[in-house]
Amino acid sequence: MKRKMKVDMKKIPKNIKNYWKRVKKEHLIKEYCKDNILFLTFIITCTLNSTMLRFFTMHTMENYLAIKPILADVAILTIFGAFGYLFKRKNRFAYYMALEIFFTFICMVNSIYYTFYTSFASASMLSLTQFIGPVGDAVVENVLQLKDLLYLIGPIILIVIHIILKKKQYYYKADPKKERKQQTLKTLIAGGILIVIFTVTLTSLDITRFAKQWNREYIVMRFGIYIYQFNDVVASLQPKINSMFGYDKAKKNFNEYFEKREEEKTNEYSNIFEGKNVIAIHAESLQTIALNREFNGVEVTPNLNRIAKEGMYFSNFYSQVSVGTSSDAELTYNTSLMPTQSGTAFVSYFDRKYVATPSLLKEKGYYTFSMHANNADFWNRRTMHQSLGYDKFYSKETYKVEKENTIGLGLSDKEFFKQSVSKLKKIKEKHEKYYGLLITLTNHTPFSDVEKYDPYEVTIKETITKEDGTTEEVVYPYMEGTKLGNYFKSVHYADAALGQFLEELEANGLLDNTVFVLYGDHDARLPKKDYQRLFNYDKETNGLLDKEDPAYKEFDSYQYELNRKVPFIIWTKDKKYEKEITNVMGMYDVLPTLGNMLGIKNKYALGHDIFNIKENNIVVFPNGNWLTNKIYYNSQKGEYLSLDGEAINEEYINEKNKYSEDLLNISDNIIVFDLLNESKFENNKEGS
Ligand code: GP9
Ligand code: MN
Repeated sequence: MKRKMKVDMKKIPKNIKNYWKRVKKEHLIKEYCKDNILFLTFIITCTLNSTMLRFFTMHTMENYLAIKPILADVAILTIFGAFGYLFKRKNRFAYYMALEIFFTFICMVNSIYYTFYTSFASASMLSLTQFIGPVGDAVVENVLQLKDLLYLIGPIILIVIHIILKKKQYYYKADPKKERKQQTLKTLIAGGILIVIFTVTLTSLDITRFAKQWNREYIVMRFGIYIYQFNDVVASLQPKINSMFGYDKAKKNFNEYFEKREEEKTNEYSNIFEGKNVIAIHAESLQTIALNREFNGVEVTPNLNRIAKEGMYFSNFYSQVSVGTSSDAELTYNTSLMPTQSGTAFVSYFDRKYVATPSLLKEKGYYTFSMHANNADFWNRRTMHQSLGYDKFYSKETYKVEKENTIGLGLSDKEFFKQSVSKLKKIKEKHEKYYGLLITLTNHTPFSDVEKYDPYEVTIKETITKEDGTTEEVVYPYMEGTKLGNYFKSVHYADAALGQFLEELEANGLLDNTVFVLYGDHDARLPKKDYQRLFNYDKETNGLLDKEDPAYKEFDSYQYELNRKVPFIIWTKDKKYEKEITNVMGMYDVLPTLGNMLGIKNKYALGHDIFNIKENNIVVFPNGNWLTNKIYYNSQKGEYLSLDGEAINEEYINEKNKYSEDLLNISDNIIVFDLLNESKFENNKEGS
């Protein structure tokens, strides 16, 4: 039988009061501080160092004194510090000194790294000589800045305290083993409580960002530098562990897979753009739903609509991203591989060999580059863009970013394009042929900087004639105030920026002999209820139409998935193709399709040239779902939606399921085991 413990709630405050009185009377705090001065100095100096690092690195963010990272630092330091009590008093200094040096080292390395890369250090990258090279040189050139040395104050203070304690005979005080053990335990419990308090303050965004590791500033701001660095080391080990076992089997499956695969045939589009320059746009969160849509007679995307009409417009095109969002889109677009099943290719597998559009064009004498006015280390682009074969990455460091020209995450698209044109002009002067990818930023969730976009109303305006014959304009709020409504405003801005860009390109002769390519990188993760409002708006009630209403359009989870499609456009000013391709197509089909036009081929592409495979194409999603012209198949539920109203036999589903599974496995193996790296294969053969 359980015995219930009666707790007299009134007594608790009294007990605490009494305890506090005792603490004060007996000077327990003073006594504790005196007796644990080494431990406390270690905690305080290391927390100060970490805070100082945030102050020096992210001074633009006002909250470097935020409580969350301080709490995290103190918690982790308390846990490490607790073990100091296991040592005899006379040996304790050595332990704390070693820890102090270790944590100071973390701060110093990050401080130096941040000066050169405006981001925090990653163990996986520091282990690469190519990183140590430039940083090493830079350190020598600048002879370490004073701020990098300030962190040494921590160890110095600890040494001073140690000397004082020595003089005061502190180290000769009695120190029984039992007490030491108890003190360790108590301190560990205190550390544990701090960790729990810290964990409770975390939001779901904090947790997902922590897991994905792509926005390092954010993690340091929330978790402090120490937890960031431990998490980073663990994340850096993961790809190594994943690729430790199973190489031979993976290589065998890979060989069999590509032996069976038919080579792409040539078609009427083969080499049509051979030797032409390519300017490609990675359009952030651009969904097809915004195209060919208007509010009160004003198009959301007049410029995109125009080039879609004039060029080749792939209107059933899907992004195939996983947790790596933007970076996954770039990966699949450039390599025709799928995102990895754990971690992200850009962050965890940047040091693999990739056969990608930039590397293939480079072989044909092109100058290849990417442009993105954000931090170069976001999504680890600085390194991964090299692996993909870009000669140069023009990142934030090469743009003038000021408060006035910032929207949402960073430099506004209009300003980004404007500044990019001057870079493009120089590139054109220097290079005969070039290929560049420009990654936009403004149209990024949460689309809340509405006042900074160009004015655009997402209402319904109607002119009604009253009984007396006079007219009146009535405005229904419709999508105003919804996230989807704000999204359309944001896309309208992004489209205007694109329109200006095209004009400036033309004015500078940069559209001559050039192919213009654009893809939406992934959907904007908009709420389902907003789509329901878009399709089922009832003006009379300013709510939704009744489900029984004949005009009511069902918008279920399948409709949601299908509406995640993004535009893909190939356009050139030289020829009007005026071609809409409606067969389903995935991001992994870009390299085979566009590559065929440019005269490059990737033998290991997992997608197809859409002009060869046509209506038989299949789009495989990273979660195992897939889409054909006939059905959208949900592999988690084992259910599907028929798109042409016809029933589907099981054989069709089984065959496509197998195809999808094999494709996802092969893709993952290629990246994890670095299977495109021939030299690695040779090494493995010798080793086996
Ligand atoms: C970051 C930008 C946005 O530089 O590309 O990335 P996302 O949040 O879309 O993955
Ligand atoms: Mn994106």
